[in-house]
Amino acid sequence: MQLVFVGPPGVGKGTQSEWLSSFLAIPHLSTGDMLRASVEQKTDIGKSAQGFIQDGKLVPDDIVIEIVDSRLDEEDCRNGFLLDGFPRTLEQAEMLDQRLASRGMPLSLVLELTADESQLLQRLVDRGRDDDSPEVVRKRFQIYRNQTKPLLGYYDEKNILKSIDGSGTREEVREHIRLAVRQQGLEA
Ligand code: B4P
Repeated sequence: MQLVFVGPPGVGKGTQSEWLSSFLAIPHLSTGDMLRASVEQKTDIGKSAQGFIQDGKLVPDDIVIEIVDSRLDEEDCRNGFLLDGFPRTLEQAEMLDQRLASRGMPLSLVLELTADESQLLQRLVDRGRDDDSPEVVRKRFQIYRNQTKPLLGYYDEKNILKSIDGSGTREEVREHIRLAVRQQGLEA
């Protein structure tokens, strides 16, 4: 099974993906984590991505697409995967569809997590990562609204979108997700 988590910064994509990937026994592929690891290891990709992440901008599609595509080729993705934070643009979504079609592994479900920006701003400021200052977070929200939200219509038309309230506690959100996944007939 192939799943995607979409949602604004700080809504809990990473938090819930950790649990859901182990519940479904599929690998968790977070482009944010992969990019931050590349920055830490000072690879060429990391050097290109660093400034974009610090400024709260999206890393260019060609860089992110390259990272995801090579990760999808790894052995542990053969029976499916959970993508967290990818795709974030229509171009990334279209590329993903093409690459998955060529592998005969179309997306099973796209989970949208939702919550108010004011609540998310507080979560991120409390977390305090380099790209979590209020100014940068506001820019990330704006980019989400302009560049990532159009994906919701794209996936809704394909009838694979489910929206989930991400504003409760971690445990409450987990239960909403568990129900959505069950309703879709997806279990490990
Ligand atoms: P990501 O790493 O994807 O980060 P995110 O959107 O901020 O966070 P997420 O929704 O996963 O929140 P989390 O669970 O951590 O992206 C970072 C940057 O990488 C982007 O800005 C961009 O530059 C780049 N990037 C990544 N993917 C890209 C792509 N495809 N294309 C281009 N660029 C890309 O939760 C946040 C905090 O809230 C945590 O402290 C958590 O503990 C807390 N929390 C979670 N759930 C909670 C709950 N229910 N209640 C209270 N607190 C909660």
